[in-house]
Amino acid sequence: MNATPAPYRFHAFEVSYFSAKVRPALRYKQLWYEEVRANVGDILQRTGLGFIPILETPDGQVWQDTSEILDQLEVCHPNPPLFPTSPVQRMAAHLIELYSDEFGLIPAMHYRWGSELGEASARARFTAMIGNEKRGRAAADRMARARLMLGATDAAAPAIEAHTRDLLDVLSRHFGSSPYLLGARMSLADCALMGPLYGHFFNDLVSRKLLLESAVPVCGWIERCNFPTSDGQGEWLEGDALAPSLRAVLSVMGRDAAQVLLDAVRSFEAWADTRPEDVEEPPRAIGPYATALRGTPIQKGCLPYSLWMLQRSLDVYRSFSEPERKRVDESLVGSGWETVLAYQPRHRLGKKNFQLIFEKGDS
Ligand SMILES: N[C@@H](CCC(=O)N[C@@H](CS)C(=O)NCC(=O)O)C(=O)O
Repeated sequence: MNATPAPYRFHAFEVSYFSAKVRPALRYKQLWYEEVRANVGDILQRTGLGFIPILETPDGQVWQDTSEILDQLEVCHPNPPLFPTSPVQRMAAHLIELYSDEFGLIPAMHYRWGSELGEASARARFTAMIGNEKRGRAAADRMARARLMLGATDAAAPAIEAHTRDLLDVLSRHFGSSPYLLGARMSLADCALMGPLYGHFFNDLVSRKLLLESAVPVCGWIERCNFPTSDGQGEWLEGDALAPSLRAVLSVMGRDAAQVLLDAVRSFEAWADTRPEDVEEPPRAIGPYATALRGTPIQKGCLPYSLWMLQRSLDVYRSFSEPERKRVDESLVGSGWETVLAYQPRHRLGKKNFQLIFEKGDS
């Protein structure tokens, strides 16, 4: 147990995508924490951003944004480690986080809200969870609309389902012989992928059926991530290796997500090029952009946050020495991630009081 004088307080929801990313980390690090049901109004007051989850530390600080929550947990409680330090595994973990945070929401929203059965059961769960019919309905209405904003339209359904099928197949193969994504120890990569796969897929009726009927090894991995005991942990693969079955996972992710992500960033950068001079904070969304998934055109709301997430991976990539980068490049040949790592953003976003801001000198 990583001892603290008081518990962490995790403001979250069981069915929340991003809560599912942080919860396994709290358990893996053997932290003393209590989970309370999030109150968005309260979070808005504390941080100015109505996003779930937040983590309140034993000394009363509030952390928001799951990427930063995981970073801070690693700094405060480095053992057991969540972030590999060897370049190939570290890069793979960050790319899986990028995929999960930026693309995984599309299949997640499709399976939760994109069918009659999915929507009806999600609505019932929201009402039960919120404990009030009217507020439950309002929250469900907002999320059902968000499905379309996130690009999970009916027209895109066949492409989304084909992507999901391929992903579950390569994951099933991988977890058939490896307990976690990077070997026998949990990492940032597992936490991030729990967002879509536990937060939505395992919680929702339609996708849960799909998992239990056709991806049992993935269900086994979900159980391991939810109950990561210390004696259940081995080590990441020796020699900074990636299992061949993980390369297949990275390829399904990269080939489908790279275009959607880079189109978002290009669209945001085009907006940022001509923004009025006095704009310090980008708006939360800047309207739709056009992209495609397996040849099916989709329109998706463009979120400046996508650039911040891309920067996070690129900063890791650029922190490596030349020979390390070469090894990373070799490990990702043909995976679809090459274009992402080659991208050179023209703008740079930072954060101030939880809000995204253009970094000084960005014009
Ligand atoms: N980048 C944020 C995203 C958090 C987020 O989008 N949370 C969802 C719930 S899983 C939310 O609060 N959505 C409310 C909304 O979009 O208004 C993080 O990593 O924490």
